[in-house]
Amino acid sequence: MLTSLGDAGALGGLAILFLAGVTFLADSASASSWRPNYDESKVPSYTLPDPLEMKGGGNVADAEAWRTRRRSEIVELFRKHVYGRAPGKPEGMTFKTFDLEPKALDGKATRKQVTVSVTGKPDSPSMDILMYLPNRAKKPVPVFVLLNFQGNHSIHPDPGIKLSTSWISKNYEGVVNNRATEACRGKAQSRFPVEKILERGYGLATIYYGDIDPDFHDGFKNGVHGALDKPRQGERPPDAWGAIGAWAWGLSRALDYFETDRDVDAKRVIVLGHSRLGKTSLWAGACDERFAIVISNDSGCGGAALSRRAFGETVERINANFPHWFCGNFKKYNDREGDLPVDQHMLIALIAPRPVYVASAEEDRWADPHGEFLAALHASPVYRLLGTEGLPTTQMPQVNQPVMGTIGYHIRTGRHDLTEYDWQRYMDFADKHLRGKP
Ligand code: GTR
Repeated sequence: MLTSLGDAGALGGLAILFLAGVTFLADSASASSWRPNYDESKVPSYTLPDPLEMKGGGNVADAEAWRTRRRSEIVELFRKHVYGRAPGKPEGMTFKTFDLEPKALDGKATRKQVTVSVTGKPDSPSMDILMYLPNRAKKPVPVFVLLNFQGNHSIHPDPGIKLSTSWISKNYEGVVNNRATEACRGKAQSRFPVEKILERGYGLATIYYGDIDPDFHDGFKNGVHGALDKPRQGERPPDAWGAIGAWAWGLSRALDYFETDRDVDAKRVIVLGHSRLGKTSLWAGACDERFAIVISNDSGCGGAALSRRAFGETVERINANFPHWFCGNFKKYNDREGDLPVDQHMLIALIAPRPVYVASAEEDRWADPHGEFLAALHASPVYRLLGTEGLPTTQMPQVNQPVMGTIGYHIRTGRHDLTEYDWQRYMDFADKHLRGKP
């Protein structure tokens, strides 16, 4: 039932999110009276941990102290208490290009599909990277990489895209017995304006997140957990990686591949994600400094939103509804957000001095737009310490009025979704930082 909550956008936005909560409540006596708080005056008072205060006291004196000490302290806190500990690059990993079409999409793009085998052994989990690279652009090109919810075949009706054979939530249109059918092609295309991305000279790379780890709680047996976790004796450690940790790890493996592809500029890879996959892009960008720009679209609780505000989705709700997303230790902070040694502004700060963009949607109260803005704002002192501008405002902008410093932010009209408006702003932001356009 839990995965049937699915991706909020695909299932119809806030109403469903709220219903999802109610569905869950019916199963959980202890949660029977819980309702999300959407009242700003009822946000509890809180003090954020200071990203620039060293463990054991004392301030981070300069950029050098941030880079050599404080940054790794904070990464470690997130590993231990929130997302869990992921392994590094696996030995034996292989890349196999199984499709190369130089005249895809009426000649506009080169389409490539590459299978990444995690261990290189026959029983290894594997993920397929689908790429469209603009034929008119000079190579190597900067590339947006993002995970998708419904399979690579869902992002465009192009019949050349391999139909996924992985487990897919049955809630998506066209999925039969948890497998994709031809009817699934292009069903998520509103979130992937491929031609518009190509027109602006960017490449697009995407991977089905379920190739890395299927999004349901199976005790971490399937996906990359099953293949890479050490054989278990008893309980899994409370800081073992969850699904978000695994998805983020998969994005780093895609970057390993890009470093071998001469058409891709691996130094200009922009990692983007929507919703749970926005939580994932932030964690991927925090862990892997090879990502040049990091973008969070409507990522909410456990992503860009400050946990301590407990506005909309809370730590307790997310852990109850999605017990496999975070590490075991994160459950200790159910209804005790104030005890967390970190908050999400520190996750954004880990991306400094690289550009990061946080985006919210006006109707997406479940994800706490104001809390997402505040996390971006409170990451700014770290950006400034490192000699960059951070967020160029202290006031939450009006809807559809993006601000773009080294930290960017917008809140657009509409619901929880990844829209062309969002994409165009992300490309403006990438133009500014990767191509020096004003
Ligand atoms: C919701 C979840 C959110 C968000 C969303 C999504 O059900 O409560 O944290 O991640 O799913 O990924 O669509």
